[in-house]
Amino acid sequence: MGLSTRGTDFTNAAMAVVETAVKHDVKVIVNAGDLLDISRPSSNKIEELQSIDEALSYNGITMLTISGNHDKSYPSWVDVAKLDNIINIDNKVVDIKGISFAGVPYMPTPQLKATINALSGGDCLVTHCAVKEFIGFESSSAILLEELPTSKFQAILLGDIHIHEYMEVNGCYVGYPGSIELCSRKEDKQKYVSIFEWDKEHNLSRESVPIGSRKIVELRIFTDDDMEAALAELTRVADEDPIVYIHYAYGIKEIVPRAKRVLSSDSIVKPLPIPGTHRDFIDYKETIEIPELAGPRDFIYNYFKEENELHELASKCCSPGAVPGVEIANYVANKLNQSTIIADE
Ligand SMILES: [Mn+2]
Repeated sequence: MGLSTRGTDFTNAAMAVVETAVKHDVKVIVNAGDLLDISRPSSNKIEELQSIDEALSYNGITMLTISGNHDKSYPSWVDVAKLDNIINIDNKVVDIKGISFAGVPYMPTPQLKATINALSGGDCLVTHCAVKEFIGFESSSAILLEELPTSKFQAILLGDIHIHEYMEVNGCYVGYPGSIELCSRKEDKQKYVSIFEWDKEHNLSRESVPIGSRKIVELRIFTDDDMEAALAELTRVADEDPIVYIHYAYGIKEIVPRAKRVLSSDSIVKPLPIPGTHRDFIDYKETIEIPELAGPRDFIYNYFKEENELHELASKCCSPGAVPGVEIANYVANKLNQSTIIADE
């Protein structure tokens, strides 16, 4: 997101993950790529990484990470920033507290397939890619679930897709934890981490744990009354510095300034016009009948009113499928016939 006020949201979210790890006595945090959203981080970003690193050191937790498509660089920024407890494991297998982690960074799909196939196996494979069965649509760059080495690992920990979802294949957990902060409005607003635990027999279990993230408020405004109600709701949650999406019907005025007046300066307000709305259609006072477009019959009737003896002929000529020439000839023949009868009399 290009909003400066969101910059620390991701650090806060990372801190929430560390807090969750402390609370659940977790010793290793795995980030499966795109720890940063850019491959050329600012000094501020590096400082944020350092503050996360300090929190990890303080709590005796190690974070393993690999390079994703958004933050890949060589050497990795994680190595360059000389962080003690955040360790890049691109193309490495590390063993921490008796659990092995194989790190395969983001790479083009054919290369990825070859790389993961060549692995001898272990406890966890950490990689960054889109798996077709999880994305739910065709993508030429996605890898198939059956192409993952599920028989060689206990868990395949993936990054890239912002959904929280896991499948069990051949007794191997495969899945994505999802993003830890809202990156797009279409994402699920509740964020989770997965906690994996090995028992004494080295059996693995998994649990989804919700994590707190920045409050999101979504409002729909059709009338001024809706706007008043929305402002009352925003006043109630102002302390939480929410991100507010306001869907509004065209014609409602001053949405953003009115919302900002009741919120803190750290809040974010995003106005989103509701397509196809117009104040006149929403707040109408009376129903207006829209007259049907006049057809040839209406046009002809202006010239041949009902009292006119040609009205019926004109009407016939306008009927669908009528052949006006034939109608007129018949009319004339009838008229002549009538005159003959009159003459005979
Ligand atoms: Mn990615």
